Amino acid sequence: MEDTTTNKQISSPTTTVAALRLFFHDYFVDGYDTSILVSSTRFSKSERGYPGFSNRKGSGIGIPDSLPRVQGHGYRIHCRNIASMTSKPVRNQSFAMINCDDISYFKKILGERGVVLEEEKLDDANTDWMRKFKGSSKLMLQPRSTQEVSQILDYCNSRRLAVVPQGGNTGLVGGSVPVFDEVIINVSSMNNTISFDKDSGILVCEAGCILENLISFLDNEGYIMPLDLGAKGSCQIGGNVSTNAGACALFDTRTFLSGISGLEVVLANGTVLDMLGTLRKDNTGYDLKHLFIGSEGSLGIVTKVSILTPPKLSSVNLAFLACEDYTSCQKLLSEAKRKLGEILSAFEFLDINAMDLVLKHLDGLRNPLPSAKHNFYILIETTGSMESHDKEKLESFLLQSMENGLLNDGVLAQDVNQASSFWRIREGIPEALMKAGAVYKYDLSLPPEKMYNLVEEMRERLGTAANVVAYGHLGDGNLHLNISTRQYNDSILSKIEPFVYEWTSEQRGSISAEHGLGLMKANKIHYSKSAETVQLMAAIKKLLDPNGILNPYKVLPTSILSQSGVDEP
Ligand code: FAD
Ligand code: 2HG
Ligand code: ZN
Repeated sequence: MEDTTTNKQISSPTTTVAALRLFFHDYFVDGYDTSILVSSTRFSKSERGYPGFSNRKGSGIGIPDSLPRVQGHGYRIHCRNIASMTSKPVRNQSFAMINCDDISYFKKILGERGVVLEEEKLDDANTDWMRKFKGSSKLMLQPRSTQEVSQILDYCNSRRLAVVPQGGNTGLVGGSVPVFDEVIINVSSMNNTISFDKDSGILVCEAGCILENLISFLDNEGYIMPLDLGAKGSCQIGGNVSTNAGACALFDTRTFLSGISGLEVVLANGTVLDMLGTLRKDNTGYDLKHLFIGSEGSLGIVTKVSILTPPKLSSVNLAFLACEDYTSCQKLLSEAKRKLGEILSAFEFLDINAMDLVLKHLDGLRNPLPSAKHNFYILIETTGSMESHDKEKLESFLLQSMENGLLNDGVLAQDVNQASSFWRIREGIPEALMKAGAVYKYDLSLPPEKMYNLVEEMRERLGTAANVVAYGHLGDGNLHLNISTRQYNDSILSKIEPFVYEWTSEQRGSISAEHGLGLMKANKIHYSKSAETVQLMAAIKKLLDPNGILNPYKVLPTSILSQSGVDEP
């Protein structure tokens, strides 16, 4: 039902409601009066958006309040609840199942070492970092070269074996693990640094290089990786490219995306695309690498990456600050942009719920501002080349901000160790949330001035049923809204979704700022993208992967893909 609804909402928004009535009226709901209303998005207004209809935000596919309550039950069945029962995709039967001949072939090209059949290893690879998404693949392949990736894909495509590309498996949207029995292609063994040009700063490496290793390598060479994130010890550069990852210590123009100067990608049919340019400028034709950046393994497997890395700057300062309210955080951000200018390299925020959680669940951390409880904490980092000038600039900015009441308190890191303990508080939040129990994660781009309204509305909706935690890359307008509960529970989920998506869509925000859509949000893409855009994406998918073997059920709604002829036998 969710598939049908999504499909309709994308392909023909005006007939969605009629189609739902046609197919589901008086059927699933067993005679209940169900004039079904579908959520509006910013691209199409449904009847829920018009006066006269119940406009309860967050009820998604709903039933108008004006209709009589169901006799004898005192409540109305919500079609959304029916949808939640059916929301897991169905295995696409056009995909083949692995057999002994397949295993023999893979052993022939990869050797015994590259073919993983052991249950324990498969269990890890089938399970995502949050332990929320779990597949049941019986086979993981670990190629060691582009040539091997190409042979694997060529074979899988001709046999119609579905595959899931996997890097460090730290993704947060269920994109890196199989949904059913897809073959896992894990590129961890492709972890060589190929070249580094000390003059241009261009690094070429294989996709399986762990981000932290690349950061250390570049640090020794006097350069920096234009990406740093909490999962750096496990995530891989190929995964970072494929999710178009964002970072804490980045701001505006110095994005990871602008640092990627070339890629090598293997397409679904085994064709190797060499786009591994190491030039700073090249505009011969379409810049196709952008198709693969952020495509979450749905268009090809990234095998090599070239990155333009900037030289390391000598002066880095970090301040840990406290604000009374969200408006002060926001004003502090606009002041910081104006007064710190080009040296501002990070502006991160966490609210008190996030701080409390980290202090409770992570060992060895203490609040750098312990004298009082504050509602919001901010990390401001500056990066530049003039040590005394940069520090002076930051100090005078902080002093001024205290004088005009934007800041309640603050401390400047005195050395690298203290700086890393400040970062640990911010970067440790996902880990603390995992230790606290179940967590619903939303990674949203929103106008900074509106961002915290959503958090407050969510708290009101959920009451004491959950701990609503907010933090994120405020400087980039990226909110990480995390809703922590003891265990996953459908009734809590129904209060969160689709409300959170509708709210974001109304603000012209994005339902995925940096984590991707994966499995979690494949059917939600219409909240952030127009029907025409999604159709074009499906057409590109069809062109590059006509059998739909690459990371099926992820990124785009399955119904839209089948409509475009992807994976039809
Ligand atoms: P995986 O999780 O293995 O895969 C992610 C997606 O990319 C999947 O769809 C997979 O199919 C695809 N993929 C992986 N490798 C390839 C390849 N070689 N070719 C084609 N497709 C591929 N994300 C951020 O953006 N910013 C953060 O600050 C951030 N912090 C995090 C902190 C923690 C503690 C955790 C657990 C996660 C965090 N993430 C963050 C999410 C995650 O780390 C990123 O999405 C990261 O880029 C994923 O890399 P990976 O190698 O683990 O990829
Ligand atoms: C971060 O910024 C990551 O810490 C993870 O993107 C966010 O877990 C999350 O919601
Ligand atoms: Zn983030």
